[in-house]
Amino acid sequence: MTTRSETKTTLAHLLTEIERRNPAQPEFHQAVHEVLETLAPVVAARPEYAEPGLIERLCEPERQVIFRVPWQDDQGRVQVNRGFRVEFNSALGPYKGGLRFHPSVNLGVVKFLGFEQIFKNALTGLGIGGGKGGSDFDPHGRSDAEVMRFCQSFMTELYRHIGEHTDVPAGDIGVGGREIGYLFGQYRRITNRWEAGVLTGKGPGWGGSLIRPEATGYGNVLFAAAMLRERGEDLEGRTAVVSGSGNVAVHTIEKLTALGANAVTCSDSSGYVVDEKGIDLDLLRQIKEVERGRVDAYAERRGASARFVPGGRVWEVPADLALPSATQNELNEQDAAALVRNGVKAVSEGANMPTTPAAVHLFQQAGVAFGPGKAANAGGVAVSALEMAQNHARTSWPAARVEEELTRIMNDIHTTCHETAERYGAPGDYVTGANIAGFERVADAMLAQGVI
Ligand code: NDP
Ligand code: 2IT
Repeated sequence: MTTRSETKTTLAHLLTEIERRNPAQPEFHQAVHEVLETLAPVVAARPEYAEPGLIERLCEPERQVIFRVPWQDDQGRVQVNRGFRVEFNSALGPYKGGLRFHPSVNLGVVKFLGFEQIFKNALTGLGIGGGKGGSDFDPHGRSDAEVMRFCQSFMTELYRHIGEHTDVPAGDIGVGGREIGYLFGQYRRITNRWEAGVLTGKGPGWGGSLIRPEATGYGNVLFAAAMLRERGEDLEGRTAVVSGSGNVAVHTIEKLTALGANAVTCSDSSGYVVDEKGIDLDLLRQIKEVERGRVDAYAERRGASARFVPGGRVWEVPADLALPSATQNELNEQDAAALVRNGVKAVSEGANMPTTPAAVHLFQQAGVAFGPGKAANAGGVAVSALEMAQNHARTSWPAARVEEELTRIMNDIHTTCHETAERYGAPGDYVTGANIAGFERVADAMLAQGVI
């Protein structure tokens, strides 16, 4: 019988080896570290998980594709970007996960996102494996025509690696409905197939699911509400700080407002806006989605209740709830200390890995309910899987049906994480609960399917 401490030592050695074999990928190391450090109780309790090679296989992508993406800008100059698709794990279904277009994208970032996606997708209870992709292309300031040419070039290589039964990309940072449209068009043209299920996040008139754009933000608020309910509290009248001003942030603010909370901030990479009356979503969407502008314009047009803080972070604004919805490592230990000092009750991650390990630790020590992204932001990919189901059946469901399913899935994920944490001796620790529950489902499928 292996003890928990022996297992911990084995997992620590494994991590060292993974770091050695994957140099200069700090985000990937961080994501793997965060999972492995919580697995000791389940690996010690269930000897089959200690089988040599199982965890090594889980941490090694099944396939990694890197390709050149040449395209012409509006001045006729040739630009060269790099494209990535990391097909991490297909034990539970076709690889599934978004594409990110942002200058910070590199192989390590895509691998961290793909690794997280394996566990997140497992937690949804649906049949989807884990993958992620993207490019270091920066869509900011690019015309529609430039974005279209870039997407067409990107898909001209990517198409050979994906398919409705193989690998199904969707959006992430810098990739929304516009980009999915251009990508889908090029896939259809090259393959001469109407294969709706090859991408998710499509427009509602051509194979998209209602509520997919809303699903990540709505789902995160539902997860936060479930954590509060567990403590005999609710969202009504609570003040919330939200970072970001993209897809996830906007729909987080929308759902918070609908459930009676007051979302007072949003941000982008230039700084943040605080609006004591609560964020006016019509104005924010006009600026960000229609004009593709920056958040300082919100403060200029909103009037006396709002101000723009250049370069600042929303976490300095006092609030009951914090919902990071921009990017990785955007909430550090100092930010967490400020939130705790100001009496925060719950933190729920809309973004992937937005909270640094030291900040997570600080929240947990302070008794703050902390919902990790793998669980809390799984609503987006869950509704993507529902979009695939609708595509397969050549049908589309009414919004109410999709939202009902989303609510059930988020509540189930909450219950699973909560119960799993309790079962493995970490009551209230949603990080441990999410990691172990996701791991069990994928590991069982991998063991059943043999060494591949
Ligand atoms: P969007 O591109 O729609 O919005 C991203 C927002 O985050 C923008 O406001 C952007 O500001 C800000 N941001 C991005 N990078 C940085 C940075 N390095 N520093 C500061 N601000 C930054 O993306 P989404 O809303 O789709 O994604 C947000 C997060 O949610 C990501 O972590 C993503 O992985 C995660 N997520 C998304 C899902 C989805 O369905 N879309 C599903 C699950 C998780 P700026 O314009 O200035 O860059
Ligand atoms: O991080 C994520 O879960 C996403 N960007 C959504 C993935 C998807 O396939 O819908």
